[in-house]
Amino acid sequence: MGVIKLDQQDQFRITLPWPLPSREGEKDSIWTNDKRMIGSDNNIKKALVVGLGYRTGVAVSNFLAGRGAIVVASDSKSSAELGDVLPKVDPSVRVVTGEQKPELLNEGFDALIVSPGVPVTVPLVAEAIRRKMPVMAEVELAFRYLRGMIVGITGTDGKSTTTALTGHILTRMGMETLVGGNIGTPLISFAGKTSDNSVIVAELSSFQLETIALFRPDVAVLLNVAPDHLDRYNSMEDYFQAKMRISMNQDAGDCFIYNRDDPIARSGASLVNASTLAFSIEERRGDIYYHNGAVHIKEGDRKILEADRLRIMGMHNVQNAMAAVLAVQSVMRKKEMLPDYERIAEAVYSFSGLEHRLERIGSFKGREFINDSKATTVSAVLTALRSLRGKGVLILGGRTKGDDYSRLAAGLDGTVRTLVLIGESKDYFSRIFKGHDQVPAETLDDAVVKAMRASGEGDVILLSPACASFDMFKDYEERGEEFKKSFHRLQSGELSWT
Ligand code: UMA
Repeated sequence: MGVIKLDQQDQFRITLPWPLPSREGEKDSIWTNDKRMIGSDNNIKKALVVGLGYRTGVAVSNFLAGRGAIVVASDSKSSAELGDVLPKVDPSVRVVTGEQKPELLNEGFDALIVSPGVPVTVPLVAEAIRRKMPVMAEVELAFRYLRGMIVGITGTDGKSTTTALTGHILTRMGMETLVGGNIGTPLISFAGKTSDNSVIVAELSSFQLETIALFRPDVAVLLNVAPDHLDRYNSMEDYFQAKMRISMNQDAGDCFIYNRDDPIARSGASLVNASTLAFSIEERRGDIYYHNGAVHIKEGDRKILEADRLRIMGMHNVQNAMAAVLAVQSVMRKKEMLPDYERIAEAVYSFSGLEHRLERIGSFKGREFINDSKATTVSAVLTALRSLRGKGVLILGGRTKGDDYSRLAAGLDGTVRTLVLIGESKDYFSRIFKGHDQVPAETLDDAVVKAMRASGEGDVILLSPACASFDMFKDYEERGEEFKKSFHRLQSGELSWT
């Protein structure tokens, strides 16, 4: 059974059941969701939405209100802080801002729908669980309204790229494809827009998976598991368990795709009921593998992709492409269609990547600017540094997430001439990386100016922060946009660096 640990450092840390609970054992999880909700969506006549967020809680509130439910939305922010959000909420929804007192539950609700950023251990949600009220994620609610197949993609790094690439290939193959989840569009927004022919490609975070009950992807992908969100989880095991929930409702007719090169992901494959498929860049034992600069499928040892024709940089993107190809192959097999690998390869080659992930912005005075604002973990930054062709300056920092940031030091050697430190982690990082040349910056404009001064022609200037953005920005997208604006101001001469 899961245990809620109230330690002195952080009372919101949680310990999850280990090993993976059976579906029956699931009843004992602290994340128990009441399965009376099965197929009974019309039972939600009165709902409490916890956390409006920028998208999720708003979409859920409006969806349920649109179906005639009484909706109360509770958010710990003040009305002023929710200024951008409130106008988007259906006027019938009662919004309660500020302190989230458990007494709100006395009003009686058929279900609580929690936004991903709300841990289940906050008093309001913990009390609802204690009272055995149904508590569910937005993806769980959406699952009950979506038709067609679901491809769920999780992992620490590469989720968004793999999700977008899988969606891109499926679209190019002529499938009716919808792409959403943690990548941006809440899945509930697709309700009423799907048919039995639809394929929904969903990026799923551990946060979203914490409160699923019935959610069951036809195809699940686990890309990798590296330290992340250790401010929310008590240990790596807990984080891993949250990710493994992606497969807890799958059976042998479903598919679980995993990275053979990642020991944690590989151990996950031995816990699932689904049929498994593996990808590997290190050995030729995966169902899809990398050898001599090309990607091959085990079936007939056939070469299907030339790695140097990919427009997305780095070996990690070869892995992401392999995962996407296996996901597409699994969808097609489930639909009893034969995969056409030539068309799949053309689709992969035509994918140019996502904004804010190793995105080349342009060059100025011989320096190449790269926006990797989405890199919010140490492992994502190490991956970015490995993908660079040259040396340069790294802009690093923001809100830390409990990772061991000293792991970055080895990756800096030989690649990073100077660190430009931003955000609330500035002093902390300054101590961790005291052996490296470094300079603090107050804003991204300031960071760009200082990076220019610290670099030379032929250098790369990389924003890859290893941290969440919430100390300075709304989200990583806003941080990336601001970085691009700083670059354009530099280019136009509005920002002077000399
Ligand atoms: N809040 C409370 N009580 C609390 C804590 C928070 O009311 O105790 C409120 C906050 O004030 C806020 C809301 O709850 O208003 C939380 O919002 P949210 O961030 O959960 O919702 P969205 O803004 O809709 O964003 C979420 C995801 N956010 C998180 O997982 C933290 C977005 O992922 C996702 O794109 C979006 O839903 C659409 O699905 C972001 C993310 O950082 C990009 N994800 C993590 C990651 O990728 O590592 C998991």
